[in-house]
Amino acid sequence: MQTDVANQTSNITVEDDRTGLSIETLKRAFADNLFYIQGKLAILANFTDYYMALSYTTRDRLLQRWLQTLKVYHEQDIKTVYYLSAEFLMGRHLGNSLINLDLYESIAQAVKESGLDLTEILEQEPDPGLGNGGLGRLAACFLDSLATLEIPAMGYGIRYEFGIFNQSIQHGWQVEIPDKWLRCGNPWEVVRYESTVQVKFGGHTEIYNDDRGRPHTRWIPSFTVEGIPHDTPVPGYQTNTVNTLRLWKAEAGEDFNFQAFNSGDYDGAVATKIKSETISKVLYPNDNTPQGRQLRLEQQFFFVSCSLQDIIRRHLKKYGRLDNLPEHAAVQLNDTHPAISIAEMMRLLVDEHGLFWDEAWRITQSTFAYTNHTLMPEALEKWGVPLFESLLPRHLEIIYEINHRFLQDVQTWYPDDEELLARLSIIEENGGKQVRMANLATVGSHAVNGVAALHTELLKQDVLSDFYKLWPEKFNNKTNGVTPRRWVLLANPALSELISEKIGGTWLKHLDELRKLESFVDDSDFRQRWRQIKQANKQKLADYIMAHNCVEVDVNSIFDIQVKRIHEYKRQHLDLLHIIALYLRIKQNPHIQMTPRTFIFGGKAAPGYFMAKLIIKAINAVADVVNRDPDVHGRLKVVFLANFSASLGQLIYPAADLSEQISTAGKEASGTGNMKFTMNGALTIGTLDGANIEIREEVGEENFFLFGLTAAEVEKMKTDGYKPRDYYESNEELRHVLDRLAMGYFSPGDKDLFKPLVDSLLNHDDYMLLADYQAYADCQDKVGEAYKDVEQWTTMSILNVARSGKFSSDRTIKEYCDEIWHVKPVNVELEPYDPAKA
Ligand code: Z2T
Repeated sequence: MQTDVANQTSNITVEDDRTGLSIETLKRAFADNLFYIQGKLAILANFTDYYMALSYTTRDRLLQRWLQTLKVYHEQDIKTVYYLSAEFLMGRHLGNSLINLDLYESIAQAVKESGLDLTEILEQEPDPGLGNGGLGRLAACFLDSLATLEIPAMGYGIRYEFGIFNQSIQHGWQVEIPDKWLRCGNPWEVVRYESTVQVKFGGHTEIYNDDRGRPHTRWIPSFTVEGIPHDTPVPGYQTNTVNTLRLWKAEAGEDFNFQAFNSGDYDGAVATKIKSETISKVLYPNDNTPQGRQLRLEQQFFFVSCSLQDIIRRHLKKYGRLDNLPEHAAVQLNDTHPAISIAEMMRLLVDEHGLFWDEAWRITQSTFAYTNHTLMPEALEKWGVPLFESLLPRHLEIIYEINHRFLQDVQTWYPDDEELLARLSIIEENGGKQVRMANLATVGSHAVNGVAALHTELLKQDVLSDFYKLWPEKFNNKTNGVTPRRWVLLANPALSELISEKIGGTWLKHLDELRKLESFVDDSDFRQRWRQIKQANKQKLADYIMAHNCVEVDVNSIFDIQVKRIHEYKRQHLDLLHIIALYLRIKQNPHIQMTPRTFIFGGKAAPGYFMAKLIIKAINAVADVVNRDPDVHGRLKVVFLANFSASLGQLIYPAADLSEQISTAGKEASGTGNMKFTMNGALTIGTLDGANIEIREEVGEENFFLFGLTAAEVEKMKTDGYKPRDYYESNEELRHVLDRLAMGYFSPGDKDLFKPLVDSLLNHDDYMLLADYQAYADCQDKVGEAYKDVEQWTTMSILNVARSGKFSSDRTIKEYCDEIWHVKPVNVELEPYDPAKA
């Protein structure tokens, strides 16, 4: 954008400060924003000021594309994807925006010429943590791929005032600290007050007759809340498309103003205001275990109602009718968190827009699709009928009607099968009545998908098998993916540069092209640089560990890393049992030869999940003993990195030699961290679970460290009667490890501290650690041997990256577009911005 129309009409001979891309203009814009936005003289500015000024400089350059995209979407006849998700773990915006705008190098230069360092400024940005883990980060990767593929798309969610808590470790225990991410303002959002939506709650329903004497149902709510849209731009990589993430903030509705000013009940008015704003206050910090709290259901309905009203309003404005909604809108439900959508859409169509039930149902079913993200039975959402009735009385009626019609159909297809009806019913009748959200989502959608091949098969054969028998054609697989822009280009610039030097830069949009790296696998210069880059990435992580944990680690040791939410099914404690075993081997034989290792953990535990918090304490307790023991002599180090997040991930994945993906087979729906490690040249030690299976298929079994029971073997062992104690008794090393833990060897002040952990393993071991222990330990021995062969390890690392192309979220999104959403790219042509004509 050298000279644009704006410059011509106003006779300015230099670039526009808000769109210009030359180093000189970027420097001037940066200084200008420091002065006029931050209100600071350069000599008095701090790093937050630099970050804010640079963000506004970058945001200005996004806006032209963003508004042009909105204009094209407004004018053209298109179909849009709406991704409804209670979580979006976007990661830091500034670095990503610079990458996607192809501005990174120029801004780095401009900042450097201003006497500053870009990477240091990027670190100032609070990491927006509006999600728990995989599910929320997947939503963010999907938005990146949708924009990059030029698909009209919008993310809808909640603008939590407090995201996932910050984790600090005190005396080895997790301590949760509120995440005040909005404290310094958020330069990435634009508030659209004019699009405020009213959301109703509570009250009762009544029947009334319309002017033609026909009966209808009316909902008389007891409470109204306003949803205020906060929009964040989502730029595609090297494209003009900038899509929108629209997050809703809850504020007091009309009744607040009424109460406050007309009745003089100021206390009541304030209470109303607080209750309203509570809805978008805080993210529930649970991953894979729901909390059946009323506020959580309020959050779900709040963002669903806002989003669907927004979609319908926009559609009606453009087309003036609703029968063609499915031709212009595809709504994806990210797990069951937004599944109340099915009932809310029916209510909006029937009660508010006067459609007949059958027509409304056709529209609903052909608009919605549902993604399931877990097989953990306790993670399937259910809401008690009494709660539903008091909060959403009309929706409960609608759900009963949907269920009645559905079960009538089932009865005609499968007469006299009461048990089948009970299993399929949206209402669970055993115990207190409950609404089964997965059943509601499945009945109300035209497509249901799992997130990896094994997961989808298990859905079909197990969790949703009755539905699969009714509608086999609804079920499909969409193996997850991750965006290589954030997870390789931004996180690992040195590796990216080496790759681009060899195969050109188009791999970032066509990740399969990484295959071309295979022809360099024997190039000794290339191999050496590959190793040097990994070494430098490890050094950066080592520096971070020194700064944060005061532990010195050896960059020549294996960086063996497990970062993910702490959960028993993910088996961080299996990793830990093996670490204890290695330590005991050293204690037994101080001269034992062992490939040096640094074990690195990171991850948050749900605050109410006792066993997960105890696992964190156990890792830190073992770390304390191992890291201080002079007998270990540099062979082992154990580090727990506090507050794992998207931004910490960007430091960690590129530094890994070994990726731990050791969940009990059949429990991890997909995993996505496994893909990030692979793309950054780590080898995987893993079970045949989730997407590990497909990673191994792609990279080749000789380049993957496989161990453990299969999902089928796990199931069989469970039905045959699994006795974990048999493994304890027959395996000497395992017995010593568990005894040390149970005896208090790692918790001298509190000998019984880890008893609950050991007892759970010996008496239940729901996740079969003991059954898999020896296979894991043997496999780790092979890893240790393999690492000694530097050349062989380098080959395996290169081949892992070269064959990771399948795991780009671009591939995943293309499959959703073709097979579920039926949407096509829309080209966005830039028009020069001319303030004189605006
Ligand atoms: C979550 O992160 C995942 C599943 C959930 O089920 C909930 C949350 Cl918060 C309700 C994860 C899966 O555990 C993981 O295997 C998968 O890769 C990820 O979702 C994205 O699909």
